[in-house]
Amino acid sequence: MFTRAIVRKPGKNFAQGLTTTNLGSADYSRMMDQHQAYVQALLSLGLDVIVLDPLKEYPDAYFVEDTAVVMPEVAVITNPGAPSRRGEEEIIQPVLAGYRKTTRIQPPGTMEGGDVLMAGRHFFIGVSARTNEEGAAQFGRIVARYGYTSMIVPVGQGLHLKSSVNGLGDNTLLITEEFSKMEYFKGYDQVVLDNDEAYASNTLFVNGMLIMPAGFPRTKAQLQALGLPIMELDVSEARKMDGGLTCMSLRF
Ligand code: CIR
Repeated sequence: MFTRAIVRKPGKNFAQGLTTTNLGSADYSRMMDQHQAYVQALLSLGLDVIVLDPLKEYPDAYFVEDTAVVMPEVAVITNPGAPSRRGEEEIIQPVLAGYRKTTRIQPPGTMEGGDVLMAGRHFFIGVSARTNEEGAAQFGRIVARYGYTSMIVPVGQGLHLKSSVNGLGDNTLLITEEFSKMEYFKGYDQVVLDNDEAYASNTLFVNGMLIMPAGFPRTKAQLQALGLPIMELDVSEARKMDGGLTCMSLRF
């Protein structure tokens, strides 16, 4: 069970963040309403939510997940691969230091939290445009000290590993068709997404609740079959910025 989450409010300039999507321009007031609903959802699950202020210099900084990976024993501060995001990690470090011992991914290693999927005592680490081999290897060595195993996964498609695969608790993954074919994920029960609904892979499992993006009826039906409670949130504006539910918080 998680007891806390850290989020950061989007700034007025959030639409100037990085994006590869072609979904139209993102709207500030809609973004703020959606972010507020996101915070409310986490509060309703019993989490203490630490809400940080926007960072003017960093329009993507509300995607806090990319700046750290927090586990019970330690918080690993990342080194974002996107040059425009480098520095966000320096600002999150003192916040996390209030709750955990911290350690860092050192250059030339780069890593973003969106590439790290924790499955029990195992980590999948995506090597992507943002996370390089060196960063992934450093992370693997750090977590090995605490008894975790890890495995590197090449992320061909999508921004981060968690753009394509996320955990649903126990031994179950919500996964795109392309990733479902990979050897790495064979030992898991898989809920394979409809290709038209691949974005819904970014579903967040928190304290027994599945928080899924609104507007993906086929995925919802698949998830309902698992018998877990489901909450749907509209994240249209974060999606326009290549982000979603997992990216907007650090849970621990
Ligand atoms: C970026 O390109 O860095 C942001 N616009 C989106 C980051 C999304 N983060 C995530 O999936 N963990």
